[in-house]
Amino acid sequence: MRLALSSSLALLLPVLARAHFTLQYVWANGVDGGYNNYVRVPPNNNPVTDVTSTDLTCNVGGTSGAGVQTLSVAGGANITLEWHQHAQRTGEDAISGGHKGPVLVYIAKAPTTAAAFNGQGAVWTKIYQSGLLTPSSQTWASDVVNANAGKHSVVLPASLPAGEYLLRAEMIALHVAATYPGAQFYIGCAQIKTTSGGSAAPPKVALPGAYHGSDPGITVNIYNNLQSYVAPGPAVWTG
Ligand SMILES: *[C@@H]1O[C@H](CO)[C@@H](O)[C@H](O)[C@H]1NC(C)=O
Ligand SMILES: [Cu+2]
Repeated sequence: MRLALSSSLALLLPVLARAHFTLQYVWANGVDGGYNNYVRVPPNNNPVTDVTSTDLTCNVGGTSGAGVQTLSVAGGANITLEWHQHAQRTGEDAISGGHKGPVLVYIAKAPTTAAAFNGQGAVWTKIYQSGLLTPSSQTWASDVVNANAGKHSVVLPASLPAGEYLLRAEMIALHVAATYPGAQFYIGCAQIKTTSGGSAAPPKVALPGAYHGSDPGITVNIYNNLQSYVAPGPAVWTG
């Protein structure tokens, strides 16, 4: 019995470790930008778990955009973000189905170029979030992304000023979030330049800064017939 248990655990643990994922494609108005283009690519597909770490900004190594191209779009563009476990679009779940939780998108205007922007300080505006969609079936935003081949979309608020931005997409997996640290933050930052826009001055928060380990959207038992969920961070700004 002991032998059987430990050998099945030994088989299971690497599978769980490989079940992580990264942001890999950025689409603009339905056009695929290509594998890992415009993205600050982290060293591996592991999640961030410390909400006080600068890794929460744009994942590990993500405070620098050196060598990363910036995607040029008109203001109000529809940006689709596509995540995968590995460098393959087929043959496995895009994100592993056990990783249940919300999807959030933030944007921050670079003082100069997106590539030179470290994303630190109160610079981030939340422009999208989706969480527990159907409590009766325990359907989460992450389930929809997985069913949609790893993709979700956000329309950039057209009132944002033209300029260079970091677009920060985040999927929080809550399958082991009953104690902190536990929630898994999957973060991908894309470098975007809008060539048109308005003059809005949206509300901003810092990441790290806006999240706390005690937030009910971060330390939560999702396996207790959860009926409502409040994602961490500020309200969505709609422009
Ligand atoms: C954004 O693009 C995606 C993918 O092409 C599409 O499914 C979605 O309907 C678009 N959203 C809007 C608001 O146009
Ligand atoms: Cu994982």
